[in-house]
Amino acid sequence: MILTTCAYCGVGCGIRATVTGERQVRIEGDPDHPANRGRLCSKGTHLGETVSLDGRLLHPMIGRKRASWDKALDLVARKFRDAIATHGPDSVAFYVSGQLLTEDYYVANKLMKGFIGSANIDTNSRLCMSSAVAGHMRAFGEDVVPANYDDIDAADLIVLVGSNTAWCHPIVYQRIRARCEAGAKLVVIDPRRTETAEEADLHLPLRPGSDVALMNGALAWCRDVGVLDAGFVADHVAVPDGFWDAIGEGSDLWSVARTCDLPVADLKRFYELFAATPRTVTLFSQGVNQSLAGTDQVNAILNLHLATGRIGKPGAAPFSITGQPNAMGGREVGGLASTLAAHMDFAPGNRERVQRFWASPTIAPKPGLKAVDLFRAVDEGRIKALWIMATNPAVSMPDAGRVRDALAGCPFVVVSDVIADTDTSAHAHVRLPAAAWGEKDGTVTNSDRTISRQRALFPRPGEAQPDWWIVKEVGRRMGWKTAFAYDRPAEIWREHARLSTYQNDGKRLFALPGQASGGNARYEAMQPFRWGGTPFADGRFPTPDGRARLVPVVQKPLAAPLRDWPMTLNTGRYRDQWHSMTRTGLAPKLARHREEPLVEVHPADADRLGIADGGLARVATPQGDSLYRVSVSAGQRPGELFVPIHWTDRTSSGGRTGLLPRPLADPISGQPGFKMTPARIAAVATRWRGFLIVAGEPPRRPDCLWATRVAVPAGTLWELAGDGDAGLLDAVLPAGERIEAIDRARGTRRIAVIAGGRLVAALFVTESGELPARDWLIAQLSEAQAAPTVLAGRAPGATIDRGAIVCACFDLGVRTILAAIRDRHLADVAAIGAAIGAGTNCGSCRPALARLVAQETTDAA
Ligand SMILES: Nc1nc2c(c(=O)[nH]1)N[C@H]1C(S)=C(S)[C@@H](COP(=O)(O)OP(=O)(O)OC[C@H]3O[C@@H](n4cnc5c(=O)[nH]c(N)nc54)[C@H](O)[C@@H]3O)O[C@H]1N2
Ligand SMILES: Nc1nc2c(c(=O)[nH]1)N[C@H]1C(S)=C(S)[C@@H](COP(=O)(O)OP(=O)(O)OC[C@H]3O[C@@H](n4cnc5c(=O)[nH]c(N)nc54)[C@H](O)[C@@H]3O)O[C@H]1N2
Ligand code: SF4
Ligand SMILES: [Mo]
Repeated sequence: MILTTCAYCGVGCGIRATVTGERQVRIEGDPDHPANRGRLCSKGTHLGETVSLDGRLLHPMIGRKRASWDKALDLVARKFRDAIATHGPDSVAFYVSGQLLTEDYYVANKLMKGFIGSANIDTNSRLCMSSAVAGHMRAFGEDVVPANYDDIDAADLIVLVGSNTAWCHPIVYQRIRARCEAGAKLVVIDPRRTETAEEADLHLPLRPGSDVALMNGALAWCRDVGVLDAGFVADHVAVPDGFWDAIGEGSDLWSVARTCDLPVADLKRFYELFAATPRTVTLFSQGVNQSLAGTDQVNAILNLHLATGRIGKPGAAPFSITGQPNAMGGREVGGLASTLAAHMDFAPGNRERVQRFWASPTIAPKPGLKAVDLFRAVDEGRIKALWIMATNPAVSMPDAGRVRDALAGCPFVVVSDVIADTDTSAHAHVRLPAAAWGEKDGTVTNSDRTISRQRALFPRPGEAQPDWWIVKEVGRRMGWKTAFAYDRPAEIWREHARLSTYQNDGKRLFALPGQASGGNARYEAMQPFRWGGTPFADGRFPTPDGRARLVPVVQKPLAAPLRDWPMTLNTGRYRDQWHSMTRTGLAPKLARHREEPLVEVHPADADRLGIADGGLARVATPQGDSLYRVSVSAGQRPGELFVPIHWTDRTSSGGRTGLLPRPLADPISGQPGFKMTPARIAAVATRWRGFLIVAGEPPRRPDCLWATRVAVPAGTLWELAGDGDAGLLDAVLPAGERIEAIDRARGTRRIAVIAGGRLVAALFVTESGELPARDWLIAQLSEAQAAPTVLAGRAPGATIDRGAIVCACFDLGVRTILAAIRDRHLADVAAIGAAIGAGTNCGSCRPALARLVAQETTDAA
């Protein structure tokens, strides 16, 4: 058994992994890990399904040709050296990721800032955490998250702002639920009625972008009812002149209710609850950070906690929860273009200190290009060599279509990834095979500053190498042999720890004292530990005068809908997929919670625009357009649309969300405003629809208007729709004996392909008929002998259609669960668990089960 940490989110759950065979592993939650105490969500539970070598990049590639490591690394070093020699250090850039381990990140940052001498290293955390970073710096003087998970256990009120915690931080959410069962209240502030919101004591579906008004209103309310902590403020907080005047404007209950488009009574209830509850934890994530006013929105929350003295005490804190497994570690090494290293900025004293420590020939003089500006510079030809590691910007950057063009035009692009073909690596001149989760060693820091080890479980496949190794090899080949002489992550870790305490004298809270000693054995045996203790418990802040700062922030006017782009497009995540799906997309168990990218539309908008549930619709913005399957949902506010971020060119002909948002960012943090893009939507009619179930991958990708792919056991499932001749689809069928049934009246064709007695493909297409449920046919792929009824699409006698998968652990669909609730009179989530198991393993589906019980009860009544 090996102790390691989950590959996915910033909750940072500990895992006990037992290797059970070649590339096979049993995954269990680590009961001793402080982040999860043995629990895992659906994604963590099914990590074992993602460790196959499907789609892996196993060798260095120059263009389409395999190359030796020596050749590839020499080429990268030479191209970077040449660009720097001709155009200067700012003509090159790294774009890295919160999915690198701390050791990888440290080496990349050192190479760019200390040796190349530019700060053009930015990270996808710019798209994720940078508003929180900027807000912390403004309020506290340092990017320190002043909370930890234990605060949740001690809180009486938990406020979730712009966070779909039940789906995106499921184990934190389970902790929140447990605290609510013990009497704490939960308030969710999110324009959408998410599964998180459904379980809250109070949901405030505010107008998008109105969070500053809401928080300023809360602050004004607290002042008016006398719950500000005057003593704490007098001793520990600097209040700029005119602060209260700035906040007061438009902060009365009625004005706020109008700005936020909320019922006065609900808003009042929140303010009263907040004022009455000293032990309040406010957790926030992308609904706050990913905004053109993200930094102000963060400071509005921090102001509220500082002014009420709800910080540095158990159960009282503002809590920015991180997205990626090592978003926090990246902040610690200083991997953002706007920070230098180890929580130091570019002030002269810091630059000299870091340069002395690294014994480096140069040091970046000033902050570098932030992600959106960086890709603009690539687009304008100012970046001559770009190295992308562990991120897929052709999917995840705003205006991603433009980013693709920029990559296509860049003279030299290097991509380090674990997967061979991604939307980004399609534009790479050199592809470098990185070791994946389960093959590499290092550390990650989670949302609450707990540092844990990730440990290798398998030998590295092919020629894959860990990211730190790849970067240090390039550093050596660029001429810096001793500075990049690392032979193992432990060595890098110790250097990182030494830099954190180097000439620190308590000025920087981020410090890892003692970690530089103890040698490799200590690193191998490292137990999870949290740095920083309870920050600010003594009321001292890492500013020059030791005081925190209230930052006057005012609500920006919210633009009226535009004539041509009358809708507001919101983007975000699904429970069982991770970003561009390169990893979760491999797991059949995670595929069927949401099989296709959906656009969620309010019923009134759907009616008005003639958009039907289950049909297709095109969402357009000034940047581009993409197709989605329609889901009409009363959980949306009228005028607003929601789409997921996960689908790519590899997995769908539509659902390309990244190309829709504007390349605009918060002026302070540089974080793009992904949650509010002016858009429009229109129905798209198709002549036929259908699906393809195929063993493995089809020989060719189906070429039709709508084709989206998910992994299923032993193969892939493609949902299809189109206008042209559906007969052309025959070309995507694998070789074998074909049997076919045709119903001309309904325009239906059913084809099964059998090889060696087994079903290897089933293609069902219809113009006006019904399509069978997919489950039985999918199961047929794993049978040694195809059933005689395959063209019927079901076993002799009816089977039930499970519907979309709700419980990934027990493979239970919405229809199965609704039937059980109805037929067996199940009254709550616990009863469902006892009867059919749903919700009793990872628990990620418990919010959905609660909703199904409620729905069934309403339907019955
Ligand atoms: N399943 C899953 N989990 C993940 C990830 C994943 O890909 N899949 N990714 C991880 C990463 S990197 C991150 S950053 C986190 C993100 O975790 P979250 O931030 O929870 O996820 P999102 O779905 O991006 O957005 C959160 C919510 O913000 C709301 N929102 C939109 N506009 C506004 C607004 O103006 N005000 C307010 N108050 N809310 C608004 C949206 O409706 C949405 O429900 O998830 C992490 N966990
Ligand atoms: N519209 C919209 N866009 C968004 C967001 C949104 O809410 N809306 N959210 C933003 C946020 S918060 C985030 S964090 C980003 C995420 O966006 P990305 O970072 O682009 O998403 P991933 O799919 O996680 O990309 C990680 C890549 O690294 C590879 N990889 C995995 N492990 C390793 C490794 O160990 N080494 C190397 N070298 N490669 C590895 C994976 O195969 C994958 O190609 O998306 C951002 N984009
Ligand atoms: S909550 Fe889920 S995805 Fe996040 S670290 Fe834990 S198991 Fe992994
Ligand atoms: Mo993120």
